[in-house]
Amino acid sequence: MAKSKFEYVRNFETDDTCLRNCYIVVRLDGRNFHKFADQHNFAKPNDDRALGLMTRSARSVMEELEDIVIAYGQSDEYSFVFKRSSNWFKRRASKLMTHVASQFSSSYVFYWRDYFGEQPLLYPPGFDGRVVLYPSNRNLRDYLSWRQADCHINNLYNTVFWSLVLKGGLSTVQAEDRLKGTVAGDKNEILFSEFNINYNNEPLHHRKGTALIWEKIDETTTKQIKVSNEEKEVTVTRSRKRVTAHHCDIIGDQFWNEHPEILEDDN
Ligand code: DGT
Ligand code: MG
Ligand code: MG
Ligand code: MG
Ligand code: MG
Repeated sequence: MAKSKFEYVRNFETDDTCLRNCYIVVRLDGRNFHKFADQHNFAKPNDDRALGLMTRSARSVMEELEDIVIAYGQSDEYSFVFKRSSNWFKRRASKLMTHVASQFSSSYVFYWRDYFGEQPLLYPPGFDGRVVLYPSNRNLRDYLSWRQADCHINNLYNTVFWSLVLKGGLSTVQAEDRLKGTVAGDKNEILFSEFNINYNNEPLHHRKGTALIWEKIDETTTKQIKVSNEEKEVTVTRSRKRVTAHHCDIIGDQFWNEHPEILEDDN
């Protein structure tokens, strides 16, 4: 096809290829979810419908897009890690990020009813996205550790804060004052002595967030087959890759030792 005189505008596109050999992390975060949570009556501090919908949407991202080896989510955010050797969309940052964000957002709306039932979605939610490159396994693990530490710090704070308000009768301003300058030990102590809550017994998925990975699962099914005009029942075992959810510590070595297929070698 002959080129039009307008063709030159293509040259205004800038190159945003992600550096080779690096893990590509796309992190999404809900836009103004403080308001979104209020307007949709999210339970405080954790709404299991909302967390479930986030993870359902993240699962859809992993299943529909290529090369994501692990995703980690908490609160209104999810991080997606593309394997370091990925060449999906020639590693173009804008393509990767927008595919993740749009697949996630449309899934969030598509699956809303599965989690919120008759409660209507009042307006279209949005998610921002960013791309960060990590050149080593250590850097990538430290990134994920940072997000899980953030989950822990916020969840501990929010658990005490909402106990003080909802069970202790404090105003939100009073609860904020009460928690000013407290360290983790103080917060655990308030929970234990005033509300009879042992923080370590709080639900794992609230304390640790959710890690999604691909795992091989053996699926055994029975099949009817015909052998020389006779119906026979046989069991068939197939190994299939499935996205599985984990609510465990991902900061220490154990998780990574148990799942050595997630990371590629550093050299
Ligand atoms: P942004 O991200 O700058 O557009 O603004 P926000 O409001 O999304 O702020 P962000 O992302 O720092 O904080 C997440 C907000 O979402 C925070 O206000 C609490 C709310 N949120 C997330 N998950 C839950 C939940 O399960 N229950 C409740 N009640 N609120 C939640
Ligand atoms: Mg934010
Ligand atoms: Mg947000
Ligand atoms: Mg957030
Ligand atoms: Mg196209």
